[in-house]
Amino acid sequence: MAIHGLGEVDQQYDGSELRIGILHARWNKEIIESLVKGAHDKLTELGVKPENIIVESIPGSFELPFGTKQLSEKYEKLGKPLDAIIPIGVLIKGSTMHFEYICDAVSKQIMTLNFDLNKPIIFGVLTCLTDEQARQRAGLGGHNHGADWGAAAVEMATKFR
Ligand code: RBF
Repeated sequence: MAIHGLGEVDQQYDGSELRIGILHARWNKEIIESLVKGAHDKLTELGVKPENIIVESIPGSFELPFGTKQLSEKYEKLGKPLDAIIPIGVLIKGSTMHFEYICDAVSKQIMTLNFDLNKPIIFGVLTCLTDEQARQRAGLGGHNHGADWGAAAVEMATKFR
């Protein structure tokens, strides 16, 4: 099965002047940790200084949109605005409609946050039918999409500055 990444990037983006937030849910811990590591490693590879990568957690994916807004506002108030935020969550379908409601609400609200906060908010949420699908997309057997989210954050934060 092919699992696609970002493809070839048009240029190498320099993240050395950026401050990036990673806000992750704690549900599905092992998969989340691998995605966060993938994103973090890519950010540092692209020059973002470790002290300028802010990592915070919230309980579950449902909390990601509000948490992202709060994190953004907190760093604005501190005079250290974040140039992009990567909310990371892993939603795995269960036997009720819970999955569908959370996926729909969270993805729409993350999209809206891009415009409300006027900064890139990356879609770092896996919406998977099985645990195995999520593992395959988190570098636990397949490609780590966290790395793509790190690269997207640096590209989006520098391209339109
Ligand atoms: N949060 C996740 O990040 N991923 C999940 O797969 C997930 N599944 C859930 C399933 C059920 C039945 C419930 C009640 C919550 C689940 N959550 C999940 C937590 C949810 O995002 C949120 O943290 C809680 O509902 C508290 O608002």
